[in-house]
Formats: sequence, C-alpha cells, structure tokens
Amino acid sequence: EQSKKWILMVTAQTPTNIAVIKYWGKRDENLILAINDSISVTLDPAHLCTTTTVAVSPSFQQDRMWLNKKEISLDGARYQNCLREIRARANDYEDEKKGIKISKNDWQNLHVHIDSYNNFPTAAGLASSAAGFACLVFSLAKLMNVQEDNGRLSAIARQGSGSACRSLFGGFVKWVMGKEEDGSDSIAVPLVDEKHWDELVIIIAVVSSRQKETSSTSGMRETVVTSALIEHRAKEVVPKRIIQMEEAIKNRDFPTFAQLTCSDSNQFHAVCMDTSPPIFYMNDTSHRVISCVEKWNRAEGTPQVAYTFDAGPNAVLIARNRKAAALMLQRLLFHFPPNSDTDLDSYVIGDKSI
Ligand code: 2P0
Repeated sequence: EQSKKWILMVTAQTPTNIAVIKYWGKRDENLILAINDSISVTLDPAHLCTTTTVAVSPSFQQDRMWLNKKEISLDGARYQNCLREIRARANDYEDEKKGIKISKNDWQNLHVHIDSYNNFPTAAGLASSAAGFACLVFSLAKLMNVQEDNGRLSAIARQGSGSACRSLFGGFVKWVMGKEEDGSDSIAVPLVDEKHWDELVIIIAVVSSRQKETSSTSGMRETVVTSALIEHRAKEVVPKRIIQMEEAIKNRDFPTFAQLTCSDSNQFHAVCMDTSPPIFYMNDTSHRVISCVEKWNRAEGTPQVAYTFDAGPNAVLIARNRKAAALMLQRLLFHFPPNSDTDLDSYVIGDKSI
C-alpha cells in the first residue's frame, strides 16, 4: 500500500506558432484532420507562450484543470481525446528514493491536476489554443513517461487543436494533412530549426485585444460547407504554395517567402468572405496595416516585411531583418499614433526562435 502523500509534477513551456500557409477547413471534425497541409513558424517563448504544470497524486479524486488560475471543465471531447491518447501510451515509473512506483496500468486510475497559464491575454485572439494543447500534451507525456517522439505527440496535440500540432517543434514546421482515416499520418514535421533563418524578426501589432466573434472551429466548418472557393484553394493553390514555401524557407529567399505569406493570408480571408454568412476577421485598421506594408515594400523595390492575419484583426509582421523591423515600427507609430483614434493596443516583438 503506497502512501497517499506523494505528488509527482512536470512543468513545460511551449510557444505559439503563426501559419504562413494557413490551415482552414477539416475533413474530420473529431480527429481534427485538415483539408490541406500548412506551414508555420514557431515564436520565441519569451513573448507568446503557455506554461503548464501537470501533477499526479493518489490523493487526487478527479482530473481537474485551471487555465489562467480559473478552473475550467475537462469534459469536452478535445481534452478527453488528449488525456485518453496519452494514458494509452503511459509507461512504468519508479522513484525508489521517494517510494513512488507507478505501473503502466495504474495511470488509468490515477487522476491529474493541470495548471496552465498564458503569458499573453487569452482574449487577444493570438492563437492561445495552439500553445495550450501542445504544452498540455507534451507535459502529460513527460509525466506519464510516454516514450514517443514529438512527431507522434503532435498527432495527439492535433486532436486538441489543429494548429497545436505545429507547436511541438521550433523553427519552421509543416503539418502534413495525411491520408489515413485514423489520422496516424496527420502529423507535424520540422522543416528547418530556429537557427536556420535567425535574421527574421516578428512584430505582432495588436489591433484589438477583444475576443473574436466567430471561433475558428465554427468558422472553418461554415467555410467548408458554403464556400465555392475553398475547394480550389485546398486542392489547387495550397499544394503548389507548400512546395514553393518549403523551397523559399530552405533558401532564405525573403522576396518569395513574403509574396507567398501575404498572398496566402489574403486568400484565407477571401474564403472567409466567400463563406455564407461571410466571416470578417480583419477590420479597417488591419486593412490599413496591409496598405502601409504593401506601399513600403513597393517603394523599396523588394519586400522588407511580410504580413499575415489569423482569425482576428491583429497583424503579424515578419521583417527580413532587425533594420526592417525597426523601420516597420517607426512606420506603425507614424500611421497609428498612440492615444489617437487609430492607435494600436500594443506591440509584441520577438524573434522566431524556440
Ligand atoms: C492556422 N488558424 O493555420 C489557421 C490560420 C487560424 C487561421 O489554425 O478547430 O484553433 O482547434 O483545429 O487550430 C486556428 O484554428 O482550430 C488556425 P481547431 P485552430 O494557424
């Protein structure tokens, strides 16, 4: 009979990621299988990341989770799928000094407590679910002594939130949509690590920190059902862009990278507009940021900054180097002066390393 006093804990930290070729649309809602491949860049954990501590103890009566210090329910299918998949892969654990011995099958009956927090406002619409589920799956896997690589873990994180699978790796990452019905080949694959293209600087201009009106999950469902353009995007456009983007990243070819990134963001928002009823994630300020970047890039004769917008109005600006980032910030401050009618809520600046 083991003492009920022990507690075993693991803490992990995971940054969010920003897609440069976007995921939008599922072919399986429960397993979260995408209708196209996507490519993202993982951010520096200093700025947008989730820290999660998972604990297990025989004295815990049920699985419980706190997000940003508030208790939340674990009843949803996404949490349950992640917990089930990790428990199914758990292994024996022993710490003789502390007198802890957990056998493989014990994990089914032991309960976990999960404490997760974001170092950025969850409401800001800045891809909090990506970092959150990646961190949850990674820390649970460590706690339960799961012996699988990050690729296999990414297939579990994917079942929490599609974009989460890409946060298991640093640098540039591809989420391969896969072919299998069970999702076993729908995993994240690292393309290049965070050192490969370390001149890039990412600026996030928080246009509005209010929560988005249409969730990504329901938005993409409505797009798949009602948009006439989405099939063309998923089948014809994205496959070609994925190949070109991989090449551009490998060669650190910023002009091609910027052109593909901006076009893909614009097409993602075009299929949102093509949805019935239409979904508007960008607002007037977002449009003005696009014009500002487009004009500057054109004036320079070669792109200095790429822009991309997710399911919200905030601009993610990827500058080719520190000098371009500094000039971009100057321009933003000029066009959107603080404390004016058109000011931005904040800036988050970082490089892209994990
Ligand atoms: C992406 N987004 O590739 C795209 C671009 C938003 C726009 O992945 O339903 O939170 O949890 O799989 O991952 C946001 O969608 O959606 C997203 P679910 P998720 O980053």
